[in-house]
Amino acid sequence: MLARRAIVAAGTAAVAMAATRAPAQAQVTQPQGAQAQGAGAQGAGTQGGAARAGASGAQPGGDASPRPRAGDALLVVDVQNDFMPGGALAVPRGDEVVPVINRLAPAFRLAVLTQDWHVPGHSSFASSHPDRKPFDVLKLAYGNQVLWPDHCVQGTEGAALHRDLSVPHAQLVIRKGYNRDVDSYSAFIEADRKTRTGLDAWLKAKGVRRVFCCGLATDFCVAWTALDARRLGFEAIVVEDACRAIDLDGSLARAWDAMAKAGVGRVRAAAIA
Ligand code: VGL
Ligand code: ZN
Repeated sequence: MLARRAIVAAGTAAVAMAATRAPAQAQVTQPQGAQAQGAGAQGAGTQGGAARAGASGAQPGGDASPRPRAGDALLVVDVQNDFMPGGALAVPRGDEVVPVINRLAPAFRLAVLTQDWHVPGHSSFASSHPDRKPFDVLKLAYGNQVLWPDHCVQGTEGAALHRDLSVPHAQLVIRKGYNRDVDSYSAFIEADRKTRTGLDAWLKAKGVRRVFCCGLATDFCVAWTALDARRLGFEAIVVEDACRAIDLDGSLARAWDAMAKAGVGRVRAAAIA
């Protein structure tokens, strides 16, 4: 588990490298249908602004091979106890991503883990708002925010990574959602759509051009991370069977739709490793 890991809580990074690995070859599925319904691609959750397709920048999937290569990184999003069955914000079958990610990760020379990392009393918690209950939507300064049960509170067991997650060569752990008044589904940009986590600069300093996204939840933190990756000029591919969704009022279908429109690719883990 996570030997030699570097923790980034506020935009500083530390680094360690690991060996490369030659993975198997396969095909990536390109997203279909780029027609927007209405004005612009809609963000996956109801957190803040709309996702905009990266019209410029790299094409999704690049050479259309999901075979990990130099310039690729694996982003393992929020594989934390509170998102597991029985957890505070359980994602159905969330635990099933763990063995898939463990098998996938060695194919990537660069791997980053993220943790949802809220202060007690965080504004995304229903308990922080009088007369509100979990899964209500509330308008906050930056836009609509789904209110969640208290989850992933800093330093708690619920915020810890799943004990069986094994990505020992991960060089960076990005924590997000630690500003009380701003949520962050995305590993790149907080819900105010301004505040950066530092991940973009870190990846670019490493020469990363393409990110593979996996983890929890498909329709919130994974989708927002993949959409922001596109917005920031990366190619982005979601490893669909290495993710599980919350699926709140159609959020999963909306997320895949927004990702397709933004040029996020979609692949199965077996095509990678
Ligand atoms: C997440 C809801 C609230 C996620 C985090 O990791 O997808 N979802 N906080
Ligand atoms: Zn959260």
